[in-house]
Amino acid sequence: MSDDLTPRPEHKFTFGLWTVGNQGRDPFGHETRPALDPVESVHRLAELGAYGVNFHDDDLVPPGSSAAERDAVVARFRTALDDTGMKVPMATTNLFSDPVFADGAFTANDPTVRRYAMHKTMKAMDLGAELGAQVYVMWGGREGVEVDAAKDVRAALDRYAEAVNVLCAYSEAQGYGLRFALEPKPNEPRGDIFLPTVGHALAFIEQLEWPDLVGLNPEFAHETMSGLSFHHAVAQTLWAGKLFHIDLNAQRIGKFDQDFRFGSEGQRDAFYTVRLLESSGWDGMRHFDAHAYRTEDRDGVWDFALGCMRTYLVLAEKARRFDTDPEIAEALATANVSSLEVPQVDWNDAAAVAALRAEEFDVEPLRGRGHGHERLDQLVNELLLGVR
Ligand SMILES: [Mn+2]
Repeated sequence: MSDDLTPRPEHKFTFGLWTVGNQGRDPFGHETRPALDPVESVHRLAELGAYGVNFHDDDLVPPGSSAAERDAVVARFRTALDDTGMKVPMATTNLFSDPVFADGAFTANDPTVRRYAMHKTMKAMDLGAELGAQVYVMWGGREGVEVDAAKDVRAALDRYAEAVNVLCAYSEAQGYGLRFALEPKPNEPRGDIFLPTVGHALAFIEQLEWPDLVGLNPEFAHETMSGLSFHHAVAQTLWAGKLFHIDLNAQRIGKFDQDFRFGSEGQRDAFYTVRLLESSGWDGMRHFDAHAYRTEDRDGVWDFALGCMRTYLVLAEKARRFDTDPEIAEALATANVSSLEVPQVDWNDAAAVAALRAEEFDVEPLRGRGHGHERLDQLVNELLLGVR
């Protein structure tokens, strides 16, 4: 059955191979699902209406493969892409599973580990570019510490910047034209991870050699782990012109990294995020970095994938209704929302700045006014709860 909530390729929904391929392993328990063939993932996701898939180097080509084995895996995967029309918009590197990265990858104290991490990323960039990726995500899962005595944080940031600069230089030299998207996360697996939030990462980018090539891949769960608003994080990323990719999922504040199905928790933040993306003209991917609950079998995995996409479409429809509802429009006017868009003083005009200093204010009438936020918020509640 096809309706407005049926995902289609033009919606630009993508999944990592590692998301639907997640086998339900956690720090306390073994896998609950068998391994999934990436080719089957491509076919099943295409049937569900997705646009494409993304991968870490090791998701597609098993570590330790010979050159011939790699080429055979890639050829078979490319056939699946050609047969389904699925795309690979993004690629990334696994710099966290191998014990060699226990003390970090780009920020490991051992110079050989740092060189190996950059080299592994170059090879993974070759693979991503070969399959059409235009965005390269960098999640520095092991770039951090448990023991502050064991790491000089400023030196670590120097080496982190060095790695990003080297990889930008490689992409440009190869003519790949990749745009790099840093993915902040506060902790897990490290006790403290470098570039823990969107704000930290935005500031880091300004210190790089080619800041224009580098932006962000903000993730719902990661900002929420810090108790921060994801919608605000995405808004500031857009404002800075740095939204290069996005990881959608769900997370409760104060918990371990849950990576739940999009919209399963934090529905309000999810709603405002979708409304922001849809109204901003964001033409990139709606990528889900999440996985099915450990309780699920294969069928549950596909229910999970479809659920992520349908919830996005439900929230996009709610956003359209928000924008056309006359009572909500009236409440927005009461809250004076659009007035915030009006600049007041031209800071290049010294006379205007001086005039502001000379201005006299009677703010008494401005005190104690109602802003109508209770009514506005209840209207949003009723919209989201399905009674308007
Ligand atoms: Mn992610």
